[in-house]
Amino acid sequence: LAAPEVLTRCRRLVQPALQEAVGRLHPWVSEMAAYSFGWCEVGGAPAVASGGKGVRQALALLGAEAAGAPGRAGVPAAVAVELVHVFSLLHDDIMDGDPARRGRPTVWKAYGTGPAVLAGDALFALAVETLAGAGSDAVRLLSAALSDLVRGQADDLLFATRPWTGPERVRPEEYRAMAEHKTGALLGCAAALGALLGGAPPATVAALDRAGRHLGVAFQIVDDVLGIWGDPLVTGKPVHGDLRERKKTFPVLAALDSPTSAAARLARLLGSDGPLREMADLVEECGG
Ligand code: GRG
Repeated sequence: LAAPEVLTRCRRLVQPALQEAVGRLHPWVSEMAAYSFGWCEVGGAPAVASGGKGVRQALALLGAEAAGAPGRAGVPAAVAVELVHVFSLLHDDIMDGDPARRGRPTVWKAYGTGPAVLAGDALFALAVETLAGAGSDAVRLLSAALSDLVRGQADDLLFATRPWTGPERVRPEEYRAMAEHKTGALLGCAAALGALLGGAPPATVAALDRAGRHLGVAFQIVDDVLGIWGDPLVTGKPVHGDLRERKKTFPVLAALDSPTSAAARLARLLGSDGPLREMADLVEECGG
């Protein structure tokens, strides 16, 4: 199966359980949660067909299949990780003050900050509730990933206060650790939880967790690259938002860490307008 087909197949299995869970929330909170998944229209912001790529839910089902079980054995894991994912995006958008996600206003923009915090809390609680029936090992795996998410987010927020250059600068290996926690932990947890529910032995569960973490670091770097060079119609984010907000994304950090400042030289050679030029300007402005 090509990757998008895998994602579609997994979404079909998970979506009914996810909608059933969200439907059990307080009606107002449930509406905000449905909006955060892109399922409903609010204030003229259209429903989003896919409601996100669904990478984490797919990893959970594939983890179950890797354990020799049918994908449906991983559904509770898929629901839990997708709920945590959307919760973390929702709170991240509040922390960063980001106005748009998945091509529409963020939840705090559409409903206000207080209600959006509450909607995030509800998704978080629902995730824990969903996994509670799967046993203490499952809850332990999820809790470890949650702590890592907080660790990664804390480092990411602190990176903003660090200088671009000099001995206090953010080094690529620090970025790597941040990305493993912020993004890799949940991808690893998704695959590991799916395998656990599929009856895999502990060594397989641990191996899938590690593999998902590596995948997550690569995923975060691609996310950063798309934040600079991606098509805003596809990424759903404003044009060059990350550059304008001076975010310490991997391409800029890597360019600044290079003594020859390769990106700046390349952009000068190309003499181009657009994101490469903007990135070069940022690198030069930072003294790279
Ligand atoms: C877990 C208690 C607890 C707190 C969370 C807010 C926070 C702390 C962490 C934020 C983590 C974060 C926003 C990571 C970014 C991960 C990332 C690359 C998101 C984009 O994922 P996609 O591309 O998004 O899969 P779609 O829209 O396709 O679902």
